[in-house]
Amino acid sequence: MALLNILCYPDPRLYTIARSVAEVTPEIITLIDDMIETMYDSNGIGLAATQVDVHQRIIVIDVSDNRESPIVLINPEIVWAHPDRVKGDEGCLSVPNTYDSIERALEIKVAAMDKTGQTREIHAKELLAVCVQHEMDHLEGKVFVDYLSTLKRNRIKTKMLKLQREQSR
Ligand code: GNR
Ligand code: NI
Repeated sequence: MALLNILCYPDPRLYTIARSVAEVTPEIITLIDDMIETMYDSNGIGLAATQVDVHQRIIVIDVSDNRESPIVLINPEIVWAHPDRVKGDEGCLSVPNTYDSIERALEIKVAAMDKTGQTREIHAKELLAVCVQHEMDHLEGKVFVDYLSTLKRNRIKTKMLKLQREQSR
C-alpha cells in the first residue's frame, strides 16, 4: 500500500474531467486501496481519483465513526435526487483549512460499480449524500469553492497560493 499525493487548489489538474472505468483491473484495485489508505491518513471522509491526479471515475468514501467501512464507487451515476436542497458546511482535502456553506440535494440514489465490478445502487442521505455529491463534482473537474462568489474564491486562491509559495521555500 502507498500514500498518494493530493493535489491542492488551484492546481489546474483538479479541473480535468475523469473518464469512465471500463474494467476493474488489478491496477485499479491497487489504486483504490491506496486511495482508501490516503483518505484515512488525511482524516478525510472521501477522496476522488481526480485529487490524486488519476482522471478515472473512482471515489472512495467513509463517513462512519470507526473508519473501517469504506465505500467504493466506480462510474457513479445519480439516478434520483430529492427535489429539496440543504445547506451545509463543506471542506476539501484539496483546499485545506477552508470551509463554507454549500447547497446540495437532500437525498440521492446513486448507481455505481463496486470493487468487484458489480453494479449496485445506494440511497444516500445526510453526510453521505453531501460527500457523494462533493466527490462526483471532483470527477467533473469541479471543486466546492467553484460554487462560492468570485470574491470569496479569489480570496481562497490567494491564500492557497501564498501557502504553497511558503511551503516550497
Ligand atoms: O474530508 C472531507 N470532509 C467533507 C466535509 C464536508 C463535506 C464534504 C467533505 S469531503 C472531504 C474530503 C474531500 O475533499 N473529498 O473530495
Ligand atoms: Ni474534495
